Amino acid sequence: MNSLDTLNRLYGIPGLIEFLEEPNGLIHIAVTSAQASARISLQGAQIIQWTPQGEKPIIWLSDAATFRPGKSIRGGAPICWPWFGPHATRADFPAHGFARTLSWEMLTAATQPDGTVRIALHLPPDAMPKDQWPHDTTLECHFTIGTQLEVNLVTHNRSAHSLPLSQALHTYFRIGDIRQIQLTGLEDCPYLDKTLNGLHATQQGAVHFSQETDRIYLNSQRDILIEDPVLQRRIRITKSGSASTVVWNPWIEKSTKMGDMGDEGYLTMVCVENANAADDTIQLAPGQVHHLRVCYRSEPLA
Ligand code: TA6
Repeated sequence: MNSLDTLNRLYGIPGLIEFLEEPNGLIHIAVTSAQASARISLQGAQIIQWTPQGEKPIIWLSDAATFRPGKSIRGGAPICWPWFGPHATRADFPAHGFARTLSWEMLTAATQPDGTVRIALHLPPDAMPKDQWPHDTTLECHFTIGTQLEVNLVTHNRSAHSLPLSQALHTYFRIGDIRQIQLTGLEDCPYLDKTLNGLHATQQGAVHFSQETDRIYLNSQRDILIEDPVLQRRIRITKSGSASTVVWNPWIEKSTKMGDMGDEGYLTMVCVENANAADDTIQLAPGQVHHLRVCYRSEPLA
């Protein structure tokens, strides 16, 4: 089904939406419109580039990213599903779930009257590993690509029992210099500090970075702003259906060990992840549909 010719015939729109095959066989969707350019990998339904016309890229992709089947791509917006971080009871199951390393399939690709491009993909239920997730669920991801980017991750519990669901849109944002940005919108939120064995703390003022940072902010519902004096812009993150926000930068030592971050990659990225994680894990009732929605836009720094 995912052959390049078939995809281009069924979903391609000349000059606007094109399917491309990377040297290692991964297929990417390339979008080039009057509003923005973007790339989405069918592996993981992972958006790896989004650049509104006339602006610098908003999404960070590592210079050292490898594009290998079955391996998570370092950068973009990996989809962590149906669990975030390590599995609650099985250390041998993949971190951040299996959705980010499997091949997704197309549902639709179309232009809208307002000039945005809509792309929807789903993770076929029979591709989900039954030993890790023996539950009848469907998962779709809907992208609306334009001067702003909207992502809607839709989980439908089709089983007769309730399910625990934790998840994240693990988005890597491009920034000028991690040491100079600040995040606002998390003030007074309680958080778990993963660099201090999950120690509980409360955010005082804006978030600044001077070392490895790995935190799960709970009860985080407000807009988050990434204020970037180097790139002279503010990225505004608006969300719904997500009670937690994960903030991550691996800093120097951890990046060096990771191998696919690039030498100085950590300086120009920050992950701000709209999530349902830790204490904010969802119990999805039988038949329930959950929408995790985010909207990103860039604003000039006044
Ligand atoms: O979201 C933060 C985090 O869970 C960190 O703990 C860190 O390890 C990161 O994700 C990256 O995980 P990955 O499995 O993509 O290497």
